[in-house]
Amino acid sequence: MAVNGTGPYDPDNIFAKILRGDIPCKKVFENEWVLAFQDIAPKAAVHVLIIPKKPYVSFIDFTKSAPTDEISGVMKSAGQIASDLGLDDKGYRVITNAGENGGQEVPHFHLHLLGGQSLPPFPV
Ligand code: D5M
Repeated sequence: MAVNGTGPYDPDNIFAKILRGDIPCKKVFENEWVLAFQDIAPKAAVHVLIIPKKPYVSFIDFTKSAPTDEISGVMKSAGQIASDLGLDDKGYRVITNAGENGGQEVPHFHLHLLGGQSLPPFPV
């Protein structure tokens, strides 16, 4: 079920639990800014979730609240992950869902990195 993307941060959301190590994940990449792991219900051959280590509910919360070095760090990390996964040659898609209308299910801001195959026309 989609969540309210504008409410207060819920420290018990599933990605917060993954960040705390309370729930396992299939880690793809980690640095000071992000944790990236495989989506549990992949929508493409490659489907990686990239989440900031700090608590932001949505894209707007992230871009309003995070300092610019963190925004830069998260976005550069996402680019590095896409490159490291060899997605540059054939293409890929980066999206974020926000709030009820955007279909966001987990209220911790995240990027979906999709690729590894020919993707259907947006939206997937
Ligand atoms: O996307 C939330 C995404 O999070 C959705 O594609 C499933 C994925 N998900 C949910 N629980 C897990 C766990 N435990 N591991 C990995 N992936 C998970 P949204 O943009 O919020 O709709």
